[in-house]
Amino acid sequence: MKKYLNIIVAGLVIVLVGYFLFFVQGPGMFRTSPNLPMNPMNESGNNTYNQSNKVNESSLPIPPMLEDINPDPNKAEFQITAQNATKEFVPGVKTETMGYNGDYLGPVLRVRNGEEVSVKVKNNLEDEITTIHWHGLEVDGEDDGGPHSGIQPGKSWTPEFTIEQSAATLWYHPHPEQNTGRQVYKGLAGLFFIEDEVSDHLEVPKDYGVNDVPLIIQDKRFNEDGSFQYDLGMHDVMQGLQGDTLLVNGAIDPYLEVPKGMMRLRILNGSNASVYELGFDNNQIFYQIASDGGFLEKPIEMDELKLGSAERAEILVDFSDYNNGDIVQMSNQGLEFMKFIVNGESENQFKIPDQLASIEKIDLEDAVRTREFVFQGMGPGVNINGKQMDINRIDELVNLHETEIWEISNESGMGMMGGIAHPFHAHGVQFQIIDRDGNPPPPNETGWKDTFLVYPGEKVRAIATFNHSGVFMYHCHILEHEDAGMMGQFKVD
Ligand SMILES: [Cu+2]
Repeated sequence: MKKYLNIIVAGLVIVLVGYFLFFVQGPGMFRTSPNLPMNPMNESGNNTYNQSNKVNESSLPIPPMLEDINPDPNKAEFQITAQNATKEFVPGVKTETMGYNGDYLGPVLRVRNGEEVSVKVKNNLEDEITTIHWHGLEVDGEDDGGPHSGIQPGKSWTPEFTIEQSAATLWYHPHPEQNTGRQVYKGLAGLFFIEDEVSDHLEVPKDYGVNDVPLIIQDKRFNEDGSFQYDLGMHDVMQGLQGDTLLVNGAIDPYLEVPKGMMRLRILNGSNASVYELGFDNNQIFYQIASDGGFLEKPIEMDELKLGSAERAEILVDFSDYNNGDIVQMSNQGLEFMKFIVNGESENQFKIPDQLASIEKIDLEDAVRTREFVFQGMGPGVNINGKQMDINRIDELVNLHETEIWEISNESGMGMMGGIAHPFHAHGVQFQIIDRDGNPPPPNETGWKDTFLVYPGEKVRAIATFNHSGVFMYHCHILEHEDAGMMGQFKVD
């Protein structure tokens, strides 16, 4: 198998060198307006707000909080329907989309640690199977929503599980075999909040949609007729699909009015492939308070946040020192894609907390083994340990309740263009990163992680205890790589 892949890779190298020399635009080519005949965006560089700008811009959509239809306070019951829709990202131009309970993205599910949850997921998509995967949630394999849990068109799937983990910002998205990239790209994704006593008592903003605001950031390519472009060219197969237009909660270049005070932003990199380098145009500092699996121990001061596909970060940004009408822009790799317009006083005054949550470090001595995962190949040949996804093959057997070190190396595409960073993700479990090439991880990676970037040539070690049984996926979260087979299965029992 490995030899076979090497031959594929060798052939590809010849074709791709030429391709890369002549046609490839590197990453970082984002614009804030799509390549459409009309351009409704205001490109003026004004740094104060003026009412006339508002006409051409959209305020940031806030995903609705989904109603829990079970009156029992210890139980939550939700209903989600995946459906085809159309949406006007640009006024007057209709784009075919998919959404959960709406035309694009989905509502927020908010649950509490200890709560019994049931979600009825209905597939109303035309003629295609879907699944719904709870990314970052520690549940058994049968409730995890991987490719084994396909929902036929017109049918439903109702997983039931108990929340057994700390407060966190997780998310959900489809995970059907070889069709995840397209369905997510069309709009199927939503947030999943867990709250607990720690999040109840922390002195951080928690008024949803007011000072606790989610930002689902995605990049898209639009065709001239307004449709999403998802025809995978050679570059997309290699790097994953990277768009030139950034959306935040489904809106292009949106603005959000913020009071003079502290804002909590729950950021999801909801892209298919892109790595974002987020910051503010005026180098405003901010504090990361949570990573994928929950609160960090202490806030981490930063002026740039790097997030790979599927990673989350909660940040606190203090707008207290601005004047009404001031505009602060959020940027990716230095290019602005969203405005914060300061307006009004904050009802509550928050400080940056000294302490957030206590995180019990998993003892390396507890690990019963080290399991190695080597990311290899490129383009359609991407694989892990020389193998591509086979739903009928279990790649790794893990004993229930055992602790293991997982060592992920990125040898993929080495020697060619310096390789590419792959975001590693495993289902049903949260990791603690031990080291990156033997060095301690950066401070914002010292909490719980379910997804982490592995840079070209790098070796990342992470430790986890596997407390849920069943069959789970581990894979690259560049969705075009996952769909191409950069995925394997582990069984816990
Ligand atoms: Cu990858």
